[in-house]
Amino acid sequence: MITLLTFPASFTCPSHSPYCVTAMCLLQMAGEAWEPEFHDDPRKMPYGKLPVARIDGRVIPDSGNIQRALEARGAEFYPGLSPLQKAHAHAVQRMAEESLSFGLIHERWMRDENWAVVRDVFFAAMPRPIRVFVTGRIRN
Ligand SMILES: N[C@@H](CCC(=O)N[C@@H](CS)C(=O)NCC(=O)O)C(=O)O
Repeated sequence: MITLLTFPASFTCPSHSPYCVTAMCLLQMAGEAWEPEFHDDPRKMPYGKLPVARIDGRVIPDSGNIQRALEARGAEFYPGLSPLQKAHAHAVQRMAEESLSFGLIHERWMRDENWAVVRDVFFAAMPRPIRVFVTGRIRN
């Protein structure tokens, strides 16, 4: 059984991290048996981020590394594509991860009307008065 260390679900998504959702999709597509282990604080993770997978006792951070680990176990995520088509797919994925994701971050963290909702969902574990104080400092 593979364990996926992931941020918890929020709104209508199985995790509020798109990278954690990617890892979940990869595990499903690979047909692996897996279970989530929810974390709110990624600071002690190998890269200080989530997702992280535990596969046969190995700790694998980063959705890209998780993808490669699943491919090494036989998963085929681009069946029928030529090497050139796979390279294009990789480029599109990287564009979304490295550039478009900043749009998502901006919408969540910088727009006051969105932030008021996001803050209360992402930091729900904190009592409200502390949450407003702490998250106000995080944002500034
Ligand atoms: N390249 C990494 C990116 C993972 C990532 O940026 N995760 C974010 C959440 S979306 C994170 O854990 N950030 C640290 C934090 O929220 O404190 C991957 O593909 O897994």
